[in-house]
Amino acid sequence: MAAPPARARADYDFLIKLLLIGDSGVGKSCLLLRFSDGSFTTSFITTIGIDFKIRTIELDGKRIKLQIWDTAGQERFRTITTAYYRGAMGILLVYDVTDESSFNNIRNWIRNIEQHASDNVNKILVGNKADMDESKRAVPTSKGQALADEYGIKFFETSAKTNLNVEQVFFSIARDIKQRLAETDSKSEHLKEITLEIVCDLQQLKHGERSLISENT
Ligand SMILES: Nc1nc2c(ncn2[C@@H]2O[C@H](COP(=O)(O)OP(=O)(O)O)[C@@H](O)[C@H]2O)c(=O)[nH]1
Ligand SMILES: [Mg+2]
Repeated sequence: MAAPPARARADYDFLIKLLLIGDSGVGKSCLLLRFSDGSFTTSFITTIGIDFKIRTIELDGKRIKLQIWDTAGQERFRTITTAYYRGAMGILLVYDVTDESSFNNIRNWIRNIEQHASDNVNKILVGNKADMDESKRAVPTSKGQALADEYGIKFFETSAKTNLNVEQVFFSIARDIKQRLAETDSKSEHLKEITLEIVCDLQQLKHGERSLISENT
């Protein structure tokens, strides 16, 4: 008889699905390209056809496989649907520090997330294009930080162009999600232990009852 096929061991400890959300032109695709390929392109990538990119990172000795989804331009029509959000564990909310309306729209994107994504999804606020000349800046760092504080999420200013804080953003959200997943795991382990204890106690009780009954008869 033929041996059953050996199942390949998973090449990761955690698989994390991340999404990039924000107005068109803020640099989502460039951030993803920078993080996954280490490159930057100045041409406007309209992202037709890109579904996701994968990069596996290591955190505290664990291999975290990041599956990062980029919108295919649907953000221009605000038609991000539930399908895109399905299974997302973390969302990078991106605006352009030289474009105030992209910053003001973050609140709308958060509302969109609240409608479509799962409640416990981790979020991080990203002000991109921090390399641009101060004269072009429309959103001061303090305003970005204040918004992040209001929502209780972390905040980074990045540049996909100069590679400022790009690794930091992805590592930071990955670390938070890994911790959340590990906590959920240990909680369910703990619950299993408690259940087992209760079952044992019940059995002992029943056993005790039985011996009591037999003693009295
Ligand atoms: N100066 C600067 N330009 C950027 C940066 N990131 C993206 N861009 C430019 O912004 C434009 C839109 O970028 P893209 O990634 O396609 O935006 P998306 O629509 O959010 O995916 C492109 O022309 C990029 O070259 C950045 O960090 N700094
Ligand atoms: Mg894009």
